[in-house]
Amino acid sequence: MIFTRASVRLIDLRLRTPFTTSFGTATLLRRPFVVLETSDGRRGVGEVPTLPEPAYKPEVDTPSVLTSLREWLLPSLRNAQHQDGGVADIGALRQSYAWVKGAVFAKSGIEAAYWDLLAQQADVPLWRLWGGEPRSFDVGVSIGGASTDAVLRLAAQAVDRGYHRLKVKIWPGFDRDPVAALRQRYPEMLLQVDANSAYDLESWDRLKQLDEFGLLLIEQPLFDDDVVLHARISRNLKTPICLDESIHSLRDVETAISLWQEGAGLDRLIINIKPPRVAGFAEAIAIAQRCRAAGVQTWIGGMLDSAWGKAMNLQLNGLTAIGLPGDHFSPGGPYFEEDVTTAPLTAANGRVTLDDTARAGSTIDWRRFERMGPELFSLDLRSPTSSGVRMPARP
Ligand code: OSB
Ligand code: MG
Repeated sequence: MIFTRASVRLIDLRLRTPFTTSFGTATLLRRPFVVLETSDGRRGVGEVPTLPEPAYKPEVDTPSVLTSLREWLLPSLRNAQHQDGGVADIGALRQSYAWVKGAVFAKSGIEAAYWDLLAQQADVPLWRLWGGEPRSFDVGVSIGGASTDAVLRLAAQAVDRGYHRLKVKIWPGFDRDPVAALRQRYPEMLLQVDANSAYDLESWDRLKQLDEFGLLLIEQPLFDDDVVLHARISRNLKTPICLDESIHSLRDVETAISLWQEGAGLDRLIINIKPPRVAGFAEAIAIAQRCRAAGVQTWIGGMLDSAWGKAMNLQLNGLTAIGLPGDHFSPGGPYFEEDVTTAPLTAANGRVTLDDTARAGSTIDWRRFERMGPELFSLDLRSPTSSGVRMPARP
């Protein structure tokens, strides 16, 4: 692949319903979208599902992602293309910016745009490139309500729409009540909770109160950068622990597997696979396969992504290694007042079936896309990086 130009557009996505987690309430999301243009006239698009602040974890805020893309990642891609005469494959793409530590969200936007280009060139859906199948699967919703009433209202909307799996946000003091209310109203529902690292080494004890409700999992109760202490408390909880924030790579998953193997047991470890949190789809696929081999259940997480990001995540759900329903939909219809694709994504009766529609099974509405936010910067990828850009020399 030969790239001619890379640009980053900052798209405004306004939530139809505010989303509350232990770290705050989101209403307006300003999202960088990476656009890669090729010598054969194609445009590939990759969303970076940033949040306004780094409150979920480091380097997920919009300013930090824009800096990584502009100062380090895209100039590195330009350098690699210049040295190698093109970017041969996903491996070469990832290698071009592998020297940059962290920046997993920013990296994932470039990788997503590249995958989009590969799917266009091959004229196939992404699930085919990823070794998936045109399968049907249940999808779930994530409920970010600020009170038990709000949670019940959103849950009722989701159930009316046919969803069979609910995830609810909790924090210390807002845990037993919403869960008990949901369980009483929906005795058979697949129910799970997400704490977004709101508990500490004292308050986690409260989570034992959730064991009686038959939850599928408790997601990231402790610190965003911790695996070890999660493994330790897992020995004292019946409900499986699911890791979200603290997994950035297959290597992190290996750490978790060895800790749970020696401790609570692998049936009490679950991994939330969020492609942007593990630098992209290639790493996400490796994690799904490794977990399947180890007997660790997985599902695909979300970041209140646009319909484009969600469409790509649904393609990843074509992998048979991924067994649990993911966070692909919002409880009350579309997430945003306006979105970037030509048609909204839909799930009939809480299920999605993949087909042979090429690309992500969805299409960017370019006129709307260009209206929803400005192009912030662009790079000419045909010329080598100017001497002003600091970067370690490649050996
Ligand atoms: O922890 O899974 C999370 C949204 C923003 C940041 C973190 C998380 C979430 C969600 C929403 O739970 C999932 C979705 O996209 O519907
Ligand atoms: Mg989570």
